[in-house]
Amino acid sequence: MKNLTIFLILLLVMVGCQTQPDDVSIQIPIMMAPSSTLEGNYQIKVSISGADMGTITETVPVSVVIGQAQTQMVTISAVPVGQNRKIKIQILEGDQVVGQQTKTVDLQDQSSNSFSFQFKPFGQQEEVASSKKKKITWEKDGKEMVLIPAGSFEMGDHLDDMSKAVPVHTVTLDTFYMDTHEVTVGQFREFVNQSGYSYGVTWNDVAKYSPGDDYPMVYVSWNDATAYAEWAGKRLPTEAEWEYAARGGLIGQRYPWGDDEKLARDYANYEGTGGKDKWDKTTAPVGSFEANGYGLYDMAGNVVEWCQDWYDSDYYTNSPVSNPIGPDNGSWKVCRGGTWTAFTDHLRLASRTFTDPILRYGLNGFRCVSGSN
Ligand SMILES: [Ca+2]
Ligand SMILES: [Ca+2]
Repeated sequence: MKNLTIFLILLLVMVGCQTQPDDVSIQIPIMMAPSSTLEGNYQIKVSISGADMGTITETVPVSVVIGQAQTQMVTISAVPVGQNRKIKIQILEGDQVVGQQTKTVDLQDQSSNSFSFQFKPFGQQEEVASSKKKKITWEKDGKEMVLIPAGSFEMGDHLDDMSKAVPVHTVTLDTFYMDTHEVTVGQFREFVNQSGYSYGVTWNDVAKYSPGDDYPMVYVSWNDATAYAEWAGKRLPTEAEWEYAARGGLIGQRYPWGDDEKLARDYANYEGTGGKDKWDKTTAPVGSFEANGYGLYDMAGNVVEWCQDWYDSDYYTNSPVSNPIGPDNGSWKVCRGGTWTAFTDHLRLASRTFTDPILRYGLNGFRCVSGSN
């Protein structure tokens, strides 16, 4: 099974020796840093086009080996010099395009001949991602789970004075499965009925904010959530797993859908209403909004989600790189993703909140994972 992966490609265009006065040869070193589990043979197809020229295409084969950064050189000859040259890079698996990015450059301006970008991960391409997602149904609680590929990411956020989310640091995670949806009222009730768990809140109280079985469970403490997870044979996500999964393969973005705050109503139930967000004083049925790149719903908003870790505002200064599990002890547990009453700053991927693990609020819910840790 091949999973989503991330290519980081640095692209540098250099104008080489001229073959004709108005033509140039272009060399493009493409650096790849595969960080996931997608190994195999691909082709990189580079196309250069412009309004005053046709399209020149060059395709080179490339073998991806996990953990090995490599540079693939592509040379394109006899490109007419001009402004607004569109360079398109595609990665092909057989005949299928599994990733692409375009960039416009000015070949008459030497200063524009060097640039770099991060290649968009495959997960951002919905039609590709959907064919590569590995989904399972967890037998005990019947929840759909999706495989989150192993990889590295930059955890935290230095943008906009996000004081609790710094320093930004590299984290590497093993693969794991995550519930695609928040645990619902119906699922939690089934857990209570089957296990005899002593849950100290009335279902009428739950229904005030989650008025139906397909709404997310609320009024669950960390202890309640952990009891459910243990019953189901799963566990709560670590804070690092939660943020990595919420990013959905996006690199350096603010929200699960990217950087544009104005799109929030398409992806999240939060304070107020508008667009797809029709829920004002309650949670929304799980999965009412668009999923992120990994196929996870409601990672922003609806209920804020309990994580496994104790909270420590300084933890990012000394977090292990590999599969961090949080401090050894603390007073609060981490909660992530913002609530149905939150403003958009709490919908941010890196936004960290924390709550006493024994308290139950109408804002807190959870989802589970299965994997190492
Ligand atoms: Ca709302
Ligand atoms: Ca949520």
